[in-house]
Amino acid sequence: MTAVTADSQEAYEAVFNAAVAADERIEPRDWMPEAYRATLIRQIAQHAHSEIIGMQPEANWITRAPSLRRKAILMAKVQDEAGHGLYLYSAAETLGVSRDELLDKLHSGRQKYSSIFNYPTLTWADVGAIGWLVDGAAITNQVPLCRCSYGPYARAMVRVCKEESFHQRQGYEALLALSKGTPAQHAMAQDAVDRWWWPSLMMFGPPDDESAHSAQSMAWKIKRHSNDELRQRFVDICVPQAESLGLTLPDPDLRWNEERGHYDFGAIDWSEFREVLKGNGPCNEQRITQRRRAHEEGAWVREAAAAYAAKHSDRKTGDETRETGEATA
Ligand code: FAQ
Repeated sequence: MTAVTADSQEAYEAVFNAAVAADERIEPRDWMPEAYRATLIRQIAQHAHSEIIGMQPEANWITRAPSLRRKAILMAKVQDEAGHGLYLYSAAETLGVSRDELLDKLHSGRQKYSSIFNYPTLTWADVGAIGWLVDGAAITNQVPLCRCSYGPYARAMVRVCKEESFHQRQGYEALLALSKGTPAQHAMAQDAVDRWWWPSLMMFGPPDDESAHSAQSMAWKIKRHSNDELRQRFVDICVPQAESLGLTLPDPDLRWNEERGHYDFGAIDWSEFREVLKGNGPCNEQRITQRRRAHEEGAWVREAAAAYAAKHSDRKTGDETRETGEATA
C-alpha cells in the first residue's frame, strides 16, 4: 500500500476541491477529507433517522383513518417513509459506517432526528397538516440536496423527492376536504395548522448566524442554500396555498414585503426548538422508547433474514463450485 505523504495528501485534496468546484459528484471510492465524510455521515444519518421515526406520528392514525381509501393511502405513505430510511442508510453505508452502528447511535441519543417528529398527532387533521406542511418543508429542503456533491446521497434524494411530492399533495387534499366540510371539520383542520406551522418552520434548522455547519457544508456543496433561505422559500410557497385551502396561518406578522419580494413573518420561538433538541419536546420520550421497542421486537426478523442470506450464499457458492469443478481436489 502506498503511504500517504504530506505531498500526496495535498494532491488528493486538490483533486477533491477541483471536483467540487466543477460541480462533479464525489463517489464512495474517491478520496475525500475526513471532515467531509464525517459531515455527510452526520447529516445522512440524521435524515435517515428522521424518516423512520417520522413513521410514528402518522402510523398513530392508520387504525382510525376515516375511510378505507384514506387508510390505504396512509399505509402506503408510512411505508414510503420506511423506504426513504432504507435508501438513506444505504447511502450512509457507502461512507464506511454500518446501519447497526447508526441505529445504535440513534437509540442511545448520540445522533439526532428531526425536531418535528416530537409533536403529537392529536386529530385526523394532523395527518393532513403533516402531509401539507411537514412533507412540504421536507421537499423544499431536499430538492436542492438532489444536487449535493456526494453522489449516493444526491441520487437517493431524487426518488425521495418524487415520493414526498406525492405525500405533500395527499396532505393538501385531505386538509382541503376537511376545510370545505362541516364547521367542526374546518375547525379541526385549522387547529392542526395552528399547531404544526411553527414547528414546520423549525425543521429548516437554527437561524443562519447560529448554524454551526452551514458555511462549511455550503462550501463543500453538500447544502446549496442556507437554513434561512429555505425557510423563507417555504413561507412564500405556503401563504397562497393556505389561502386556497381557506385556512389561516397562525402568524399576525405575516405580510407581503414588496421591497424584498418575500413574505415577512413573525419571530420563531427558538427556545422551544432548543428544548425539543435537548429531549424535552412533548413526545421525545415516547418516540425513542417506541423505536427501541420496534428494534428489539424486530431482532428475530433480522436474524432470520441473515440466516436466509447466508444459506442462499452457501448454496450459490456450492453451485459455482460444481460448475467450475474447483475445490474438488
Ligand atoms: N431537528 O448547523 P446546523 C422528513 C441540528 S425528513 C433536529 O444548521 P445542518 C420526511 C443539527 O443537526 C426531515 N436537529 O446543521 C418525512 C446540528 O446538530 P449537530 C429531516 C436539528 O446539518 C415527512 C445543529 O442543530 N430532513 O421530514 C434540526 O447544517 C413526513 C446545528 O444546525 C433532513 O434531515 C432539526 N430540525 O443543517 C418523514 C434533511 N435542525 O449535528 C416522515 C437533511 C438542525 O451538530 C413523515 N438535513 N439541527 O449535533 C439537512 O438539510 C440539515 O441537516 C438541516 C440542518 C438543514 C436539517
